[in-house]
Amino acid sequence: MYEQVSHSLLNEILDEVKSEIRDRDLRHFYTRLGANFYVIHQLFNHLYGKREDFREQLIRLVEVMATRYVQRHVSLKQLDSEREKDHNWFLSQEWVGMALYADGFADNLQGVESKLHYLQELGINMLHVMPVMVCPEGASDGGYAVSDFRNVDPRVGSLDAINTLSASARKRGMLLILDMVLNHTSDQHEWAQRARAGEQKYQDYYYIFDNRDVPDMFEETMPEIFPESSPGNFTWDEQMQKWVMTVFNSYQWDLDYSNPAVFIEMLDNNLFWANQGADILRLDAVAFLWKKIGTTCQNEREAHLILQLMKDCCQVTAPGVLFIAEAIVAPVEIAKYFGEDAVIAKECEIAYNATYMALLWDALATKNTQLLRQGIQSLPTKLDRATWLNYLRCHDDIGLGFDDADIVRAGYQPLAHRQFLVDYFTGQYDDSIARGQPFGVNHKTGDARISGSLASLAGLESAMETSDDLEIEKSVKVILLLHSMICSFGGIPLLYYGDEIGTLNNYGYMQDDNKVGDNRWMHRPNMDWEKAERRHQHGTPEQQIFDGLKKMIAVRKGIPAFADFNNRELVDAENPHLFVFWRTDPFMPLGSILVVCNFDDSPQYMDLTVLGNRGMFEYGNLRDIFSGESPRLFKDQLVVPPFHFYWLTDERPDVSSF
Ligand code: OTU
Repeated sequence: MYEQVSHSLLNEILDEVKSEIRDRDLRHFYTRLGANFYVIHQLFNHLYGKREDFREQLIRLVEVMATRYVQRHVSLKQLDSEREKDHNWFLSQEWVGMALYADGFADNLQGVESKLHYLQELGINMLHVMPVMVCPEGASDGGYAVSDFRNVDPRVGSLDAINTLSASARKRGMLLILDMVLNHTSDQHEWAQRARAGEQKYQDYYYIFDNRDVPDMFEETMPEIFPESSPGNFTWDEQMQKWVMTVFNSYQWDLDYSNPAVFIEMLDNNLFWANQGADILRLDAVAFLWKKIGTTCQNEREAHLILQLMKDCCQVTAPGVLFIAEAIVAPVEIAKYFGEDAVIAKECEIAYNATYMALLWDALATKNTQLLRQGIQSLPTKLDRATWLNYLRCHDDIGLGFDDADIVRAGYQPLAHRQFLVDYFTGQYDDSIARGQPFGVNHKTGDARISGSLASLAGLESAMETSDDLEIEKSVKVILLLHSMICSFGGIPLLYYGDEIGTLNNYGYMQDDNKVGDNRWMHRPNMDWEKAERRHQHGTPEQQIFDGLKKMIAVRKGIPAFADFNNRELVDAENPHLFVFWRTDPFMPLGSILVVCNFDDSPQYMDLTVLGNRGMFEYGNLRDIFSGESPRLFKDQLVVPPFHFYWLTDERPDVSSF
């Protein structure tokens, strides 16, 4: 947008920036800067306009964007242009991701590269390598306590290794996702060290206080994230003799984004990794970016403004790079991280669908889909040019992040229901086959979350203990059912390493002093490659899960109705055990798919007349596009076996070809 004040300011700034930048041919950079500068200026002014050094900081901001543009490799610039032309590319059903720790998966980055063929065998074409930046040996929070944002931790590799991996992935048509931990640094980071040594400049990068006055005020309304291992939100620093805000672990110092220098440094870091070949950046813990006394210090309006500014600036330098919002917050809050715009994502193009994840686990424990349906109905509509990351497990715990009001609407009492779920998944409940452990138990509030691997939570561990073939078969079905839900829902399925072969809990972390206090390590496995070999042995759970998933991924990629164009409609199947929805193909109305899942351990039926004459679906011609077979029908009733799913089409000839 053209607006006089910001436009003339931009012209002045361009005269003042460093001569190295002025002399370059920056045509694409200038067109983008011109397009975004009005918004960048407005946001920067809103956040930092009252400061005396405002103008200096704004010049610095433009210099960072320009310098990183100059450094951006021509091949990445080419990719930026291609993605500009095909800007909905990431909504396609062809994307399927996997998140992994480089060391846990294959020792290091080189190892990961040598295993890309394994990921390709499964159909993965989006690779999320979890934090690779330098972090202290013990106090690392699994890589989320970064002590150097510009280098790869020598234990997993080097910058060269990342470059090679990204090039090698690109050759295979695979995208690379890297983490940016925006909210905090490790206390070993140079900034924290210099703050400790008394440098005011760096003390201003963090929330640091002489006494408890301000911390006490904050504590009145701030929840605790790790109440067992790191209670409270502030840590006393002996050397400084001051209090530091540490929302997560005591060694993770929260950055103060009300200081523009912090914003600019972190933007620079984002662009640095964009230039290393990251296609997508996962922005960690984005809900926490702004702290305000009297609030929970999550989802504050300024946190959104920071993200908008980050997006607007990154678009100028590296427009092809997307953001994933990791905001594990209340359902209505998550969608706001797309940015509250009519169509296009203004903040992050992709967001973790933590609500759907938690609701699926609820449906599994209750064998009932009321809350799942209710929760999905209450999800705000997503922007057109934004998509979900649908996942079942990740390196974190499972938080029961659905809405109390929805729990009530589904007919349960919130406190009791949440307690039931924790009990169920931690194996306390009589009937439970799950082998999880409680995480983040807060005795003051009664809150608790759940740790455990997908397979162990889905009953495979307990079934294997008793060598009960029927139970093993059942849990394999459950695992595939859950995967079918993330492959068909709309959005990008993100698998978690090891789950493709049914990896069980890893109790080895209990022998490690650095890990024993955090049971999330029980589901951060060292990949068992011998177990992975059993995917070739017919009839093993590994083979059934791997092949089932592989097939599911391949079938998904061929179904345009599974792309994410807000083309999903829930169906009330009038059976509380079934979860049913339509996926329509916006470009081919007859290409609709009816997804039907049974969360119960006994067969269920669905009266197909509830569909009305919807799309003239012809029951007689029904075919399950996953198995290639006709589903079982009894008159107008569809028979759905226990823990079974169908992806149904009515297989009429393609009229468009006549
Ligand atoms: C994220 O987690 C990471 O995924 C965790 O591994 C880190 O410990 C944490 O940030 C700190 O860097 O902030 O917005 O319940 O779900 O901590 C969500 C714990 C986060 C995680 C939560 C999450």
